[in-house]
Amino acid sequence: MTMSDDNGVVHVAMLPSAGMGHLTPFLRLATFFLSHNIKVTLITPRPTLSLSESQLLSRFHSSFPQVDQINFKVESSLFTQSPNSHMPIPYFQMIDHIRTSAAKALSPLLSSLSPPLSFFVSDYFMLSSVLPITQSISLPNYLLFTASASFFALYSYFSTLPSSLSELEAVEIQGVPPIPISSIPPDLVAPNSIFKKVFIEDSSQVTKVDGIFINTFEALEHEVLEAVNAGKVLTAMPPVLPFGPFVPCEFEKEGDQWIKPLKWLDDQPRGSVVFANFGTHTEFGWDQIREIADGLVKSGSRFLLVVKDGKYFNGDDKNEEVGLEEVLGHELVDKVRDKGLVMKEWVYQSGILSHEAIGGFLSHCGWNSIVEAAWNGVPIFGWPQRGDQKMNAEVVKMSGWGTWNKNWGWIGERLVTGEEIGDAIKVLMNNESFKIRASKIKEAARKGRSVGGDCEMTIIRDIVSDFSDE
Ligand code: UPG
Repeated sequence: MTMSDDNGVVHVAMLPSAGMGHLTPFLRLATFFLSHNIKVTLITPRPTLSLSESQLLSRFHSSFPQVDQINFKVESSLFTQSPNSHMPIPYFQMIDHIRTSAAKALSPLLSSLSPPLSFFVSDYFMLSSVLPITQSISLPNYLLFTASASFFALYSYFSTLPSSLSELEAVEIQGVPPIPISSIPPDLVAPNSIFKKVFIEDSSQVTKVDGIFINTFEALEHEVLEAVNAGKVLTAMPPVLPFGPFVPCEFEKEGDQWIKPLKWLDDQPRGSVVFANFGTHTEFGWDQIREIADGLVKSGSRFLLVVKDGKYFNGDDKNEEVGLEEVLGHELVDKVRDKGLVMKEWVYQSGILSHEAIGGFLSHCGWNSIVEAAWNGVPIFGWPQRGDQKMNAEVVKMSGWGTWNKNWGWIGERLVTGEEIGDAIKVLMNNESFKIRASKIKEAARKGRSVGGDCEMTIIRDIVSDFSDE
């Protein structure tokens, strides 16, 4: 098959959906394509859900001016909300609007790009809107699955499950460890959520794509990767390409703000600091944030804590209007300052995780956070909040470089006390076997990404050679 143009150019168009958890892996994969001389066109919905996304996109395009940038407008009344509102835009309602707007925008666009496209990369939340368009012009369509292979197994199998999951104790998929219902995103167990509708519409199309990129690697999810690629999950499964770990890139650093925590870390002993960060849209109440601060103090470890409230979705990631003293009280603030640093803004997480002072990560278990911790060999205590995060925490536990507490529940289910958090951090920071396993995972991660490593071989074998040779 010859999919390159007369000059041998391989050209990919990529379409991320919304949220930093999706945009970041898309841009990292785009960077990887660029480094292999593949021409990239990036198609993005506007406005973005958060300020962080539009800033990240600007930095990406300044770093890679050769990337063609195409925006399409998301038609949605959700964006007319007051920018000062504390009401988050319902994420999946937004995704639903992006899907409809993308379908309209892409239809005339894709066949008109020059040089002609060789392949397309869809977000897994966009599949059913994009697939009919790529199929109509016989354009190979790959899926970028931004979560784990374990969650992918559930995603691809989902449309074969009974419509009500609440009667089951666990979902059993051949070749995959049983998934307890309590670890399945509540919106998938609930009868009529938008998430479930999107999930079913897309997952039922998965066998029609040409391949699936996943930000994972063999040492992290060997058993599940083997099961999906052996046709145990779905017999007609397209090739699943473990393309991770996606590596953090230079353009992700914003202004000078990423330097402050790194400077503070420079003064801390090696492996002494626990890093507590909960992704881009975990909005703890202030009562829970007080318990977290109290727990970090009780743990006796040094710590770097990042807190966010509900303004993420409204274009303002800097939550400076409520002072820390107001939230924590004078006494706790003094104790916190003694041992830790608290940031109330976006931090450069990958840079922090790579600092030698970091000894453990209290994480919400967003998949990008897990892979970044694996890349840096940092043990995790998981505190999953929503979505795929309990399944991700279990991946870490199964591969032996961290743990989580199933009794802490989903976000808002109950107040997790400072006592419990302090005890969890002691477990994390004092467990030698987590450290040993984490450094082995790091070693495997680096090997996969090296020149001639797994990812390089996959791209040459499955992508570039397929599209540029007869
Ligand atoms: N990040 C920063 N600084 C911050 C907060 C986050 O750099 O202050 C970065 C982080 O390094 C990572 C990304 O933002 O690259 C966040 O991604 P992730 O850890 O996956 O968290 P979420 O944003 O919560 O990700 C969403 C879902 C999660 C899912 C993921 C991938 O919440 O459950 O696994 O998307 O699909």
